[in-house]
Amino acid sequence: MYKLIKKDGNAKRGEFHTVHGVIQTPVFMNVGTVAAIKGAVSTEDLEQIKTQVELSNTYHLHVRPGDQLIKELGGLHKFMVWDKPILTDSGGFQVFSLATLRKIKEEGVYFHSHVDGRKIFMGPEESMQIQSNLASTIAMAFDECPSSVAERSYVENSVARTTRWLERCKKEMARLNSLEDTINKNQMLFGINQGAIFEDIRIDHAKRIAEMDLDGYAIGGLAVGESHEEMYHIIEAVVPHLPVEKPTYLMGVGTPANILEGVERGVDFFDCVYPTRNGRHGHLYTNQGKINLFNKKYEKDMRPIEEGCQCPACRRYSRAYIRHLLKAKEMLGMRLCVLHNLYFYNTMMEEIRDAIEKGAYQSYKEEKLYGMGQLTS
Ligand code: PRF
Ligand code: ZN
Repeated sequence: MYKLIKKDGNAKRGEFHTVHGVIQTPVFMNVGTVAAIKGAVSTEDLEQIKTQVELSNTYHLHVRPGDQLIKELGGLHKFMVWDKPILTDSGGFQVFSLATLRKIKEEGVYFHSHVDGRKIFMGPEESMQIQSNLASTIAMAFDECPSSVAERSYVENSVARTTRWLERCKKEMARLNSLEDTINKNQMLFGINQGAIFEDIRIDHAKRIAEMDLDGYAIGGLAVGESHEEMYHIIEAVVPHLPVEKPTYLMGVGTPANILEGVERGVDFFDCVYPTRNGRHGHLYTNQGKINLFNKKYEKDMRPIEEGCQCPACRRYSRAYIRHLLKAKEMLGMRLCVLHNLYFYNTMMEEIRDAIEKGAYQSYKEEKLYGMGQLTS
């Protein structure tokens, strides 16, 4: 259940109530594709860095270790020892980005596993069954994410099929939630808006799925090669057609600036691999912009990554030491960088929520962007 607490312009400050606790929005979900946040981050760490929601992937966990195994062991929460909300992506997007020899049919997608090459079929029912076995808090609908340069006729057909898939997802989820041996009988389902950068297709689709009374609505198919301006334009066009009393989720986005722009346009949920992936490469977010710890200028720099940051890395260690760890390929180096970056994102979301509550979102956003060197005024 979503409760809208406050609106500041189009920016929403909400609370999403789930069986695994309340999610304060806007929120950044921390990506743990294979039920692990890359960079040797433990669930204990997540508690220290203000993580609210962990995100895992249907496709990856189906391939390895298998959703049946995870169900036998009591579900994903018990398996990874995380009792707060978990969102699972449906597998649709990952099948399109990772699997080989893909064939899309009305019934679903035939493909070969990226791990061992074995043949797999996944359709809306299979995706829901896997997500039900994983017993995540929120399941995502099985969708197709067309390329940002796909032709109009292709996108029209693809979006129509994604709508039919969504109807099948909803039906299957209701059936699974009513079964005796289902672990999470309150599993929620988010629909996904598609339509590449065709505004009219996007709007028609948004209206269509808004009628389906789902638990939340995602905007998919963005940040896949289009410009930032095109992405912001589509978000602006779509959000007014999604129910304001339900959460909105911008999938796979993005940089701190992208998030600030998304919030301004009414987005509640975000997720992205940037803080974890960049952290593993020594690229760190600070309020003065991104820094690369491999740079020689940090060799004797005994300051923390960011002055005043309360993350587990900055409270103890210096840039010089972490730089040394990274260069020596010591795991602790990556780990500290990932912890700092996730803490930076999660803290920014906290600041965003405070600013919306105070009705000061616009000035907060401008100051934050200016500090990070992304605004010239
Ligand atoms: N669909 C799904 N997952 C996604 C996307 C999508 O379009 C994106 C696009 N940025 C990221 N993750 N199911
Ligand atoms: Zn820090």
